[in-house]
Amino acid sequence: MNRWMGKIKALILLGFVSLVLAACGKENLTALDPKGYGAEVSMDIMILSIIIMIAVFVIVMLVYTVAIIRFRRKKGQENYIPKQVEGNHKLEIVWTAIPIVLVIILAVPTIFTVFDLADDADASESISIDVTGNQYWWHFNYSNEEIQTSQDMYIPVNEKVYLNIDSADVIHSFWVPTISGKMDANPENTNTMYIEAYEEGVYWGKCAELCGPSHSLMDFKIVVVSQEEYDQWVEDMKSVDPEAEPETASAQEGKDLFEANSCIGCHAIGSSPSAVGPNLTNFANRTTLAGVEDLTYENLVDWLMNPEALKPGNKMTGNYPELSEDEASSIAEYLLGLDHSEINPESAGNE
Ligand code: HEC
Ligand SMILES: [Cu+2]
Repeated sequence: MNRWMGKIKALILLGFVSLVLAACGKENLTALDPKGYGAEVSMDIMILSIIIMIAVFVIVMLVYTVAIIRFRRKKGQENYIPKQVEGNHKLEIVWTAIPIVLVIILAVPTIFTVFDLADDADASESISIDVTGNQYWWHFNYSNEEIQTSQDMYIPVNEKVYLNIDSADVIHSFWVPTISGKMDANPENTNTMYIEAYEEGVYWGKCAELCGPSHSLMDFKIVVVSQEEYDQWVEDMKSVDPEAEPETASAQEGKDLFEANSCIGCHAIGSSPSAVGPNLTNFANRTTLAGVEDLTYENLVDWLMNPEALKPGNKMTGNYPELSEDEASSIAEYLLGLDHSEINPESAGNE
């Protein structure tokens, strides 16, 4: 009776732990369900190495089990000493050769994949985006289109997109696990890679190199849309007029405050490059606020009054005059009016 209770308890615990762990991987933030070229070929290599590991484990365990059963000490043999062997050429050759063969089986596809993923032969005819990592946000410059945007990168589905990745400060690492592998973002040089996504949707990206107190909050997204939607988005982004008059009086007040409170010194609206903070051209279409939080009016007001609470060590805190709640509210209203495209994460199937 007691023994059964123990087993049932263990089973319940196991079920609970698997449930909790199953919730760890966010949808579209996993390398195990690839939806892009780089992620897919990496997955193939992972599966190959797991198959090899399982085969080695099974064979070693079989030999081990046979050995302990067949050669165990039997009754009447208490004082028997088996034949003593020292060195066996055949065995040694076999157990040196097998690992070498296994390493070759792993190395050949890995090396081919590495070179394949670094191939930039058709880069000049493709979409090319300059990616810059910043403490703690990402900037995307569509150099062929004169579009600047931050946090959310829009790309067309089933299309190679070339990325030139660097950093404005310390070393970061660009990683969208469902679409491709990681690439370091260094301050000194530009690293290139290409990505290709197979399905429309919103994919989460992470900074994968410890870069400061808000490193784990340095999230971004890749918004994958159809080719027509992408063309539409490019058109919409190009035709944004940064000087356009906001719809309401309090949004107009927010625009004036935005210009008066040195926000504009760090945040560009339109295609001029902004040096210190994210480009806010299509801010209201963002999936999230500052990469991590739900983009709601309340959260935005809180952020404007105290960005430190959400992202410790960020480069905005303390660099602009303190805002009253009224001022922050008007600015929030202005910023939430910056939605210049029908093409947004929701239309791409964000959940
Ligand atoms: C010294 C430069 C600087 C100034 C001045 C500044 N910001 Fe920022 N701002 C930043 C940086 C840097 C970030 C990115 C913070 C992070 O995510 O780590 C940011 C983030 C933001 C975001 C979130 C953007 C996004 O893409 O989610 C908003 C909104 C914002 N700032 C609005 C303002 C407003 C409004 C003002 C003026 C009251 C202002 N900022 C003043 C540098 C600045
Ligand atoms: Cu980083």
